[in-house]
Amino acid sequence: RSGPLNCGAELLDATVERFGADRPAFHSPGQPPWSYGELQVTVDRIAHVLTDDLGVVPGNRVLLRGPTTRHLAACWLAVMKAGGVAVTVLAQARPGELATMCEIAEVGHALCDVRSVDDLAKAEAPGLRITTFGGDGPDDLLHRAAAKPSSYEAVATAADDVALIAFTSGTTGRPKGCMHFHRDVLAIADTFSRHVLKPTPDDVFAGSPPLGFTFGLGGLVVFPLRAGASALLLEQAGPRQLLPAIAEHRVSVLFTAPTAYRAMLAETGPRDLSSLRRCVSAGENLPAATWHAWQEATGLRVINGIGATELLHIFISAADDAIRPGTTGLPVPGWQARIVDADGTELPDGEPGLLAVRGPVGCRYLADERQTDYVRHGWNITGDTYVREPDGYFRYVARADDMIISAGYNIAGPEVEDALLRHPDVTEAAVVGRPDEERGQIAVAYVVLRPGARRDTGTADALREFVKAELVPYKCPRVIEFLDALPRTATGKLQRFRLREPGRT
Ligand code: 3SK
Repeated sequence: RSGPLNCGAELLDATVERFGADRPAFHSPGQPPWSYGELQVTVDRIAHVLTDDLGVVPGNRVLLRGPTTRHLAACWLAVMKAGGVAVTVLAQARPGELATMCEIAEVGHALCDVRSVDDLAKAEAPGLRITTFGGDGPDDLLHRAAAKPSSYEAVATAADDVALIAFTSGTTGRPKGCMHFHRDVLAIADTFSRHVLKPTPDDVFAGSPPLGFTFGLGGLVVFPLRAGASALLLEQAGPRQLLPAIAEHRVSVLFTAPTAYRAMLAETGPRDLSSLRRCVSAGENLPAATWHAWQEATGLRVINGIGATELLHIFISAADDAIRPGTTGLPVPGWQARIVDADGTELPDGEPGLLAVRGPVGCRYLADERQTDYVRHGWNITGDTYVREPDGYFRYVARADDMIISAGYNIAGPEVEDALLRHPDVTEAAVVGRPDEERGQIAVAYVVLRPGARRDTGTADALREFVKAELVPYKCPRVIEFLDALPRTATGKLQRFRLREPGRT
């Protein structure tokens, strides 16, 4: 049976009790840090607005949207304490995507940074009540919160109550909402963070993944708070911003993707990384060459990891002397992993197959029949092809499906094709991944134009702008090539493998 547990109260109130209210919780550039005490008061006041003014009751789904700021983090904690279900989305999601997510998750309320509200307001989401923060005026969430009592008793949720719905792209392009319980949120801190990062209250966490991606939510909120540590929250967290921020705020635990490690290495000029003691890489495969280059330049051994929105965070990794460059690592304590064939039969060491994992967090898609593809015989099939080496280490081979992974972001080809096909000049489109040194892969679109349309860079640019207006910009194809016809089988099925053949460029 599931006992009472509220992850917001555990992460915040229990940490304040254990470590005191005066320690720093969140740093933001150009502002004094928020202490745990200040964070707690802000969270509790927002929780009062949620329940007293907005009528949020336990189980209500509340969408959270905005750049990575302490106010967004405070909203997430307030939703947890109020017993709501946080629906986390990327700040760049477009109106159509937001409408789909609101429909799937049956979202009733949204707390939105005022700078990100336009697209949300345009989303066709019937009945959605949007409350903005960070603006002026009496209706602003923070203005309302200022008038509320400074303490709020967390709702006594059950460990198995849903706390979070995190969205991931599916291969068909329709996003999948992954439900996670209150206990799951704590489990990622008590497995990966506790056993691999081994954080102390003096650690300062920072990184590039946003709070709308569970990679960022874990690394920038859940892990630091569980340990009584602090986090630097950056709205702009590209390599150019990360390097000076690490030096200025004495960051000790860094979360980012392989692309960012390579980009930071390419930056010229002085850098001070002397505060770093942990560098985590996830989101895409970390090539051994990048691992070695970072170690040579900084003396630091990157902690590689594989995670998934379905499983909330990282489940295979290794730290310190256990790191083997070129491999992802070993199952994190609490997790089990094996390699299976399409029938679920375990394969011998050295043979590539599907990665299957199980542990304290499981995949639970919200009303989506693709659940039966992901969870088979009690194991989560991540969609990656891996090999287990004879010494038990897991080595990444490739993605098992057609998903394009570019700079750590998942791009479903069919979703981009769908957007291209909405352009009046396009009659056919196929989007596939092409290997790329910087990003792992880039999305390449093969397009058949309507007769009379010009096959030139002007049209390619116009199509890219069109896709950017329809989808989050990272899904926009980097390259557009024009063909007379797409390769198809006799039965009319698209032959994607032919578009991926080397030398197609
Ligand atoms: O999707 C991923 O690659 C990922 C990596 C680390 C932690 C969490 C996630 C979702």
